[in-house]
Amino acid sequence: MRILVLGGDGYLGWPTALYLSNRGYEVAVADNFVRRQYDYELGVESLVPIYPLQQRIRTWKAVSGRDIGLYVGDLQNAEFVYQMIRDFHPDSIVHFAEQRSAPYSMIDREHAVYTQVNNVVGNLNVLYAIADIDPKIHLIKLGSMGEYGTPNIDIEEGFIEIEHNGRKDVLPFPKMPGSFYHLSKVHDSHNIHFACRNWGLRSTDLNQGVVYGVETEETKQHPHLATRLDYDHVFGTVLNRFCIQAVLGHPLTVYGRGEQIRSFLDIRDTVRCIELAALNPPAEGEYRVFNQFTEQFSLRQLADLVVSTYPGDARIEYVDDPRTEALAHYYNAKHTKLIELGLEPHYLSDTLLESLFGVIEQYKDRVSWEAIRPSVNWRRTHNQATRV
Ligand code: NAD
Ligand code: USQ
Repeated sequence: MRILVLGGDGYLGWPTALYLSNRGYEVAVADNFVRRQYDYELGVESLVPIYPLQQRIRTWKAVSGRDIGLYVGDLQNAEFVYQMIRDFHPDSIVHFAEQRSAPYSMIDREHAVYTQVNNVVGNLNVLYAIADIDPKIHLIKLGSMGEYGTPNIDIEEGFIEIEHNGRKDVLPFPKMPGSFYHLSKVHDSHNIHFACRNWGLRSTDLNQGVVYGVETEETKQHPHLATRLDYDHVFGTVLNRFCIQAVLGHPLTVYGRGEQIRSFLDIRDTVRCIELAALNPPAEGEYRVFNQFTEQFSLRQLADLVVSTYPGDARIEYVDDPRTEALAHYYNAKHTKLIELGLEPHYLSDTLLESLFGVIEQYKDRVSWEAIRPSVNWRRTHNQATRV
């Protein structure tokens, strides 16, 4: 099977490309390196050093003997997208290539517009290219659990049966996301669903929870193969941040009372879920949704776990929540479809946290402390997020 990984220079795209290549698939990656550009803009860098994509690919060839193809370009450029898909002829396209930070999208008008244009236009170009070149290509698109928000009912996997005025239908599950970034994912989902109904495309929308961890079997094989690890308040995700804060001796920044509940998964499960989706494609014309996570935790539970597992002193600080989100709420999201396809989850364990502490310890001197505390406030339309 030939698999094209869009966003192959990113936190998840790179380990996914390595994993799929290691499993014997023909893999190519595409990226325009804009994620590295956001680092320059924000004055930060990945805690774990990352190497240029060309060097990562060369090292993988030396380590494994396998080739990974490379396309450098912007998905907003339709000509680039068409040429790449014609040239590589993928059976599946895994689409990670979007601006993925909620705080980044809430900095100001410019960042909100950039996020939605980049994500929605890039995804539309991919949909059109598939429809024009080969509608049988399976689009595996990274969505987000945050598309659903936190409704006071159980969250289904994409669709819900509704009875209204004596009639029944199965309809897309209602969406109420909490940032302009998460909204871009909702817009993508609607566009993909329509493209499947309209052109008979086949697609899997993976509503993924928050990912944690940094090492996979492949990235561990050589320092040049490492993937990025973000700690800053704009791109760092919560559990990775808590672990980094513990090692630095910085208080763990729990927003609000920490009673928000979110869904989580280990990076090693992300790469496997992508393979499971590719191995089990939907029928032509089918749009399906998998909720891609393995466990739910409140933020306070996670912070307590990090404090109790970290061998040194670590403490929690409850800070005013800079986001507009329910501070305490019901949360119960279904997630059976990937398990039914064979996912064997890596549940959060002390061992994982300890190995993450070890990696962080090695690189902790690279941290810029000023970039840790949140400074993007959802309620303001202008935020100063960049650092000198
Ligand atoms: P990332 O920012 O590390 O990687 C995304 C990559 O896409 C970057 O290398 C970036 O340069 C590239 N990119 C962005 N726009 C592009 C464009 N227009 N053209 C070409 N390349 C472009 O993000 P990540 O953490 O690896 O996340 C990957 C995907 O998974 C995203 O769509 C994100 O929304 C989704 N996701 C991530 C998480 C998480 O916890 N990291 C959780 C759920 C869903
Ligand atoms: N939070 C803290 N302290 C912190 C950082 C975050 O309490 O220091 C809280 C936030 O308020 C939020 C929760 O932790 O309630 C999650 O925040 P996050 O930054 O870890 O994750 P989020 O903004 O939701 O976005 C991340 C990825 C995004 C992906 C999403 C999956 O950046 O690409 O779509 O996780 S999900 O959350 O399921 O929508």
